[in-house]
Amino acid sequence: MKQTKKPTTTPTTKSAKKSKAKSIAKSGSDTAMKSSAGSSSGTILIKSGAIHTASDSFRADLLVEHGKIVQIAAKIDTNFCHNAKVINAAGLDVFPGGIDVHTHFELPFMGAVSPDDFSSGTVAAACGGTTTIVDFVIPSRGQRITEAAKMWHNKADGKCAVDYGFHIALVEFNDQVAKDIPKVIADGVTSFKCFLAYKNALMVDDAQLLEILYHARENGALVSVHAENGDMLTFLMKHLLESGNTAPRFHSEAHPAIAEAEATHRAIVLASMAAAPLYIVHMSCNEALEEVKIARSRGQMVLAETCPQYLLLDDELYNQPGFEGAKWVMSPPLRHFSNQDPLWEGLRDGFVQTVATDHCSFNYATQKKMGKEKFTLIPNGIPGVGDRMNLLYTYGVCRGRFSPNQFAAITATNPARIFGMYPQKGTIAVGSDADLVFYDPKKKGKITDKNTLHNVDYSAYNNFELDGLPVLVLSRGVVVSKDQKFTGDTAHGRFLKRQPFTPSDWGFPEFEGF
Ligand code: DUC
Ligand code: ZN
Ligand code: ZN
Repeated sequence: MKQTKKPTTTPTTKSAKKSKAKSIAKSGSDTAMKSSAGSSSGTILIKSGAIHTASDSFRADLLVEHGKIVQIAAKIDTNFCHNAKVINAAGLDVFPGGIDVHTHFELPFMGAVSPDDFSSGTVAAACGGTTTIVDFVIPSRGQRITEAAKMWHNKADGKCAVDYGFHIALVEFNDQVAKDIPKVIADGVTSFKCFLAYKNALMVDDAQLLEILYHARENGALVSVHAENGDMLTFLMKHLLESGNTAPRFHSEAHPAIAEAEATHRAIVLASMAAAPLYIVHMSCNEALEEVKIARSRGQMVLAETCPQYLLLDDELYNQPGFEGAKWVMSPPLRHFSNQDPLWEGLRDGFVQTVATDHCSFNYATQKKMGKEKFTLIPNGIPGVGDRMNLLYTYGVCRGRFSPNQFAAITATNPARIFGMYPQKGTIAVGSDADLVFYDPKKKGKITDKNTLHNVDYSAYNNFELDGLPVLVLSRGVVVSKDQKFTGDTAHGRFLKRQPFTPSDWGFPEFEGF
């Protein structure tokens, strides 16, 4: 990949003006930092940062009061805010706090429970510049979705370091689900996920998906799909195992791009018939992207997410010696590297709006190894919630693949808009939550198996170099991380009760109906 010069939006370092206000800046003392960690934010004055929103880049001061941004100006005089703590952001890039709309914390899945729970997962998020996560409630078949939502609240409430919301997976459709959809929406869960894969477990058929799209649309909710054709995968898994092909690399053969393209196409057609918006999660390949491009080009409300793993890792990793490839067994799997450029370009050109992680971590030594004899028994998923912002800053912004404004859009503004959190979240504006991440473009780092932010025994991005690091992260004005060390409180995060949508929220015209 070409090494491109970093865009010139980075401000020149200026030393902060002396003031009586207390400094919690780059040069601030640890004591001063501690005074704001994990507690109410009071008043904070952020001086001279290079602010990047989805639309603009400019040098400004920000004033934060009680967790909200209350003023943005070229210069805010410290004399007018005597008790403010001051953050000297000269030389730093300031972005809206990251929003990862695809996590699985403490998920019971394929015979294991993912070890990053809401505490460790949101601490990793905070340290990596993400200040909001949206996790998937996954009910069992026959369980009411209202009950499953309660279970997820029990796992998350009072245990999150940053703010959080939920989507609910609809693993079946019946009269009870139809009755419960408006209830969970009223409780602030305004998005659903349907699996077109995981046959006999989570998968819904076309008739169910159509009903779900219709009922969600009628109630102002968004449906997302895991787009892989479950029948094709089941057929391939059976035949591969019967032929003695049991190693991790056969997971990739059992999940070909054509199965993703087919399911993407089908979901798009069903959504079109239901006149419903559609969000495709974890899109991994060019074949699926082409389906999205065609749909969007004819004006259909189709939104797409990809993940850092599909932008930066490829299927060669399945050929690692021994069982090592199991570390990257996830669905969809890693693809041939030729898919990466189209996905980056899709992001740059607006066909793909978000990058989330699908964080679903499993320990290699104990949990991934459950599939030693059969790749179909390897718990699917990789860690990444703490890495997403850093990887996209380095390999997106610093490598010139997109601008700092596109970084803000992809990592925060678009997910906030799509999932009904904007403008409380996802931007730097007066009235918005003071969720901010400060990148020092001069700092360098490396992700390793040892320094991983996650509660598992390896990193999916071992040895990835980082240019620029998040030196400070604020959630509602509270310093939750400094130099990638957690300084917050795991009871700080609040549940985000989201509002139902209207099509104009996504910038699309009114539905035409059937
Ligand atoms: N894919 C994964 O790899 N893990 C969790 C669920 C999913 O869809
Ligand atoms: Zn999925
Ligand atoms: Zn997922």
